[in-house]
Amino acid sequence: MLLLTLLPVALAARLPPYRYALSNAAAATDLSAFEYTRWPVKTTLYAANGSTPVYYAASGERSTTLAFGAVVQVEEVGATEQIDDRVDCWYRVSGTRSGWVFGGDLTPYRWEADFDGDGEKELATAAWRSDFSVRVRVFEPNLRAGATMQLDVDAAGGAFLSQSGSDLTADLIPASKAGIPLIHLHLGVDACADFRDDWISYTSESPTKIGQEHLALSLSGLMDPPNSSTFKAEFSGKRSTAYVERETTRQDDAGASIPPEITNVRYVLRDGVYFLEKDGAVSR
Ligand SMILES: [Ca+2]
Repeated sequence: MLLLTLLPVALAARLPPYRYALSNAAAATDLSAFEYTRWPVKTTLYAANGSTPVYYAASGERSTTLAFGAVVQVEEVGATEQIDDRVDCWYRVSGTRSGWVFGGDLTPYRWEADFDGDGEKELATAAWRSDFSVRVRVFEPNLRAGATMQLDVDAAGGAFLSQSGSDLTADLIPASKAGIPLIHLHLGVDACADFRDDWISYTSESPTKIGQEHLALSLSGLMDPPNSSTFKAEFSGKRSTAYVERETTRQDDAGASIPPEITNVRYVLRDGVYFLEKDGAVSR
């Protein structure tokens, strides 16, 4: 679609889109109707969770497990299967452990950062779930038994296309830019549709306790010519603020284009969450 080139591309995506989707018209029993990314051979992927099972063969016997965020490389792409309602294909992978891993247990997105600022690094992953939400997990390697926290966010863009799920692109905004590390998710589809950007933070009360993930900021946009609502978010770590410029276009009742409206709002960061500032007061 022509619109594709007009969409604000916030992310320099090196990877193909990480997709999980199903048309609402399709039966959930029709595995061929599910859209999921088939990662090519040589792609680097990560274990999305701790104790990710590794098998001797696709659908075979379990041989070992991968640690949270373990790095693997795709060696061979196998058949499609549905496991716990999640549809994906099998991959033969190499890494610290080699064998077959179900695609639903792998992700192209893993980050390492001191998210809560306690001097110790955490690991984080983002992966599609069977219910078409994205689960963002944070893992504390130094806590006993390696504690994990999780937060789920919904897909975006499916309403226009009558589908569940979407594409996910994600990146880490470092503390040097935003003041605290933020996991940035962009959810949407390559079409005239709605989309959403979410920023997720992680805070903890003490280095010996698992912390909490927060939906620090969530902004929704729309591309449906002649109507559109897009945004640009800028973070200032020094000021603990986020500035959002939103541009809205629409037609008047007679069908004539109205000049775009631009609004600017400021958010203030408090305990890992951005609060809207208006007339000197802040609110969520
Ligand atoms: Ca930390």
